[in-house]
Amino acid sequence: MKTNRLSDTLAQALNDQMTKEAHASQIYLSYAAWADGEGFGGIANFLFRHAGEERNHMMKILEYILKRGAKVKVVAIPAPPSNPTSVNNCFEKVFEHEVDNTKAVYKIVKMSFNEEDWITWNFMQWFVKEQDEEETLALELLDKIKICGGEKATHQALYELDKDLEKTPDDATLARDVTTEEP
Ligand code: OFO
Repeated sequence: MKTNRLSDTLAQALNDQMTKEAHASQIYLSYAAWADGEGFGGIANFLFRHAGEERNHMMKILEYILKRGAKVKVVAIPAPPSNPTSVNNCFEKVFEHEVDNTKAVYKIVKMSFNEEDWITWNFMQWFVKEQDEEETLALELLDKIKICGGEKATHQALYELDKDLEKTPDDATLARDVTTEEP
């Protein structure tokens, strides 16, 4: 009796996305190590925490594939890109990466829609919302570095930014989630 509830194409796409999330975790990990090496402990801490979040996303997809009765394929994770050249460059790379990941998530949403696999479509909505948060968070990082002067940011401004990011939560608050009780 066939118990696999995922089509071959969706199972492959989800496996690919699982690897992509693992890759994202490696990217954040490598940028965090870079930031720490440059003396930015607060930025490093923020990025290290985010590396952990991306690994959780990987696990979420892995568990879903198994739950739907399909096969999980754990494959090699591509190496992260080269180290950032500055804090400004680091935040730009983070933003570009998140936009790229949003596109990959949309592809799976579209595939599940076309296949009328509403359970997968529903599962993927969590990732759509997550990408909304992560793009917002990445844009906030870009705003902060822009205010500091971008590539021309002074040591003093970078020092303040580093202190600020030490305390910044990993999740951005989205306007639509704000209530009068919890502004
Ligand atoms: Fe950066 O987010 Fe995972 O999906």
